[in-house]
Amino acid sequence: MSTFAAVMTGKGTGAIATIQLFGPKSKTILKKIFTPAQNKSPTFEPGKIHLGHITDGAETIDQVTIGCESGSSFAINCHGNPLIVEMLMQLVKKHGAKLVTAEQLLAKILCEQKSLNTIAIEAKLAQPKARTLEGTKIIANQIDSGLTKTAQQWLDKIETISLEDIRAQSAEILENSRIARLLIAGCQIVIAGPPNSGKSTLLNCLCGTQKAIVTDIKGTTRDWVSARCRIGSLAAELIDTAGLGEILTATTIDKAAQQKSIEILQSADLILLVLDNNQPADQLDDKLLDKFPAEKILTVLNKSDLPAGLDAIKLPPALADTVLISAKFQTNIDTLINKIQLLAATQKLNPHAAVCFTDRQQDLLQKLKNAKSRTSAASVITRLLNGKLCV
Ligand SMILES: Nc1nc2c(ncn2[C@@H]2O[C@H](COP(=O)(O)OP(=O)(O)OP(=O)(O)O)[C@@H](O)[C@H]2O)c(=O)[nH]1
Ligand SMILES: [Mg+2]
Repeated sequence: MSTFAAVMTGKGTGAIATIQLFGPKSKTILKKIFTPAQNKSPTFEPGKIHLGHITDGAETIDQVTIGCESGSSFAINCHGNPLIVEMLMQLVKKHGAKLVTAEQLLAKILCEQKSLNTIAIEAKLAQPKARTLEGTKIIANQIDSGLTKTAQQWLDKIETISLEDIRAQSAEILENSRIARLLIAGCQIVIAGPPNSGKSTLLNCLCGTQKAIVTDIKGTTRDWVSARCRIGSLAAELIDTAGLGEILTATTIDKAAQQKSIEILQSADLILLVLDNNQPADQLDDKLLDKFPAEKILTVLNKSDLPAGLDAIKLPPALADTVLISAKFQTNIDTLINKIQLLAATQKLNPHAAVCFTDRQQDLLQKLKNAKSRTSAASVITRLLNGKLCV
């Protein structure tokens, strides 16, 4: 087995950084590059911490502490300047360590722990990346209960449980996973609609900064603008797009901007379709509306402070779910936020429910949902619990 090295702390400058050495040659490498402070040979016994210097020949690179975790795993705690970290990484590489990412190294260390099944390893790798605290809890719950428990129960009862039950439960897990993903990975909310309806004003209002330019000139936004913010329990990426509909100038820039808006709509988890409540209901061409994924639309009727020019009853059925606000005067924004959360359905999700949170699990659950026999289902469940990790 090779010896690996990875920077375990985040990118950028910090007070300290940690480089992990893992593998059979770790101690040999350390003996070549580490000079202890008290000038006596360090034991590198598990549980010990040694203070000293890392040197490359006659050159001292940094003062460090070495934490000895096991006979083959050591944490070098150095100063957090990225230039020092890079020099140390190049030095251990020169002495035979393979450089890997923190996630790859963590995966190797976790795979050595025979008590952990694949779902537990995936959970430990996924937890640091979750975008919300709720997301980290959902992932943690999959280790001892959730997905692990459900899969284990299926296997225990595989001779008696009906294939229909496994399929139905798999479908339910996939549906819950779709909701859980919004809490774990975050939610993309696209703000779209005709020019001048107040899309950029709404983005600024929801994210609390003047991120997008607002003017009374139609076609102000061309390149989409994005901002990360919290919407209730959701970690959202809000995307403000160029207005759709009339081509405002004869240039190709307008067309390109509108084309980009339509493309962005396709990947949205939710679309806030902003209409000007002061204007008639036919602000958006039916042909354009066909390009919107209907089930993801929440219609935001903006400019409630002005006289109503729009009769909501005349809106097409796909736009029937409406909320009346004023983005400029921040009126009824709480109702909008509640509606967004209701549509995302995250409040309905039991945090202890079985969900999948990696592509590998998702793929296997899809197979289980369509399993043709109990034998093939059993093989998929076994892979779910103990299959090869994909990092
Ligand atoms: N009265 C009123 N005016 C608003 C409201 N929201 C936005 N506006 C005004 O409407 C105009 C257009 O606002 P924007 O946010 O730039 O509209 P937009 O949809 O991003 O426009 P484009 O980028 O051109 O498509 C500006 O003058 C805003 O101040 C509102 O709630 N009430
Ligand atoms: Mg705009």
